[in-house]
Amino acid sequence: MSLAASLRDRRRGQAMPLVMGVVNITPDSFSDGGRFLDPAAALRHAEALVADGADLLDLGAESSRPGAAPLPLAEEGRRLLPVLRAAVRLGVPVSVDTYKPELMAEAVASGAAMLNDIRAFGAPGAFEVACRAAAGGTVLAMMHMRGDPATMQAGPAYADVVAEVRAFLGARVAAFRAAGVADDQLVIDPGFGFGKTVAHNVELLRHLDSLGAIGVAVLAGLSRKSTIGALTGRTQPEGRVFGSVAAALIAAQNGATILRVHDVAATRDALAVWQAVRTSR
Ligand code: HH2
Repeated sequence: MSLAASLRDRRRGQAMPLVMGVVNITPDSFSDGGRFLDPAAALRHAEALVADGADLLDLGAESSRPGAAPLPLAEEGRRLLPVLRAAVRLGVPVSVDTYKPELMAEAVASGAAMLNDIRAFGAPGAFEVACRAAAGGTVLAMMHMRGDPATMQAGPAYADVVAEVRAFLGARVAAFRAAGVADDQLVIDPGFGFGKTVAHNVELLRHLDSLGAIGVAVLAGLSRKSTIGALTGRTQPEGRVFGSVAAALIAAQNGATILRVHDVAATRDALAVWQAVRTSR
């Protein structure tokens, strides 16, 4: 079944959300920087996530942690493409986390089933590349971010964070619909931690279901983020697994279709219990 068909079925039925395992091919990611920079290590990690039950993988080569510096295109491609070409043979759809249109096109040519853009295809040329990819069946995930990673956590302020995020994502979806992209190929994401305080993130999670009204799949990525650290008192990202699983469950309860997580096995166990209860009579 294609990724788009799988997303459609989930939005209509009682199927569990898809669990997306994160593979960061970076020296500096906040959660696991440096562990999987070597392509062989990244691939082994991807295999382990699939063995743990990941429904899809998200490969990223540029960290977007607060304060991160941009990575040159050539270096991003050098890190990402060899891992992508091997990961597409693991039997699950592979998403590529990039905002650079040149790399999006190469990723699709190398077998990526989804493009995941923290800038919601807002970089020059990205919208056009994304529309061409969608015409060939690629799914497009667009995230809300206030500012950019270098500056986004410098006092973010909203009059109504839920309404503002929903308006932004609604407008992006409308632009893709107008360009002929089908709803089944569109995914929206409120961008937890991207230009948001802890209180903003909590409010967005509480009201995640209101994004469902836009009519496309919703992705939630809270895994190991600093909001989980602030709520639990866990300073080390690896110590935030239980808090992250709780957040993933709340996101599932509030209508998320895709959960972007580092800890696939733990998330799947929690979802199995949740699913058994909600489908019981
Ligand atoms: N979060 C991160 C990166 N990409 N993409 C989407 N759609 N949603 C997210 O919430 C999201 C994302 C940050 O997490 P991680 O990849 O673990 O860290 P880093 O950016 O430091 O590599």
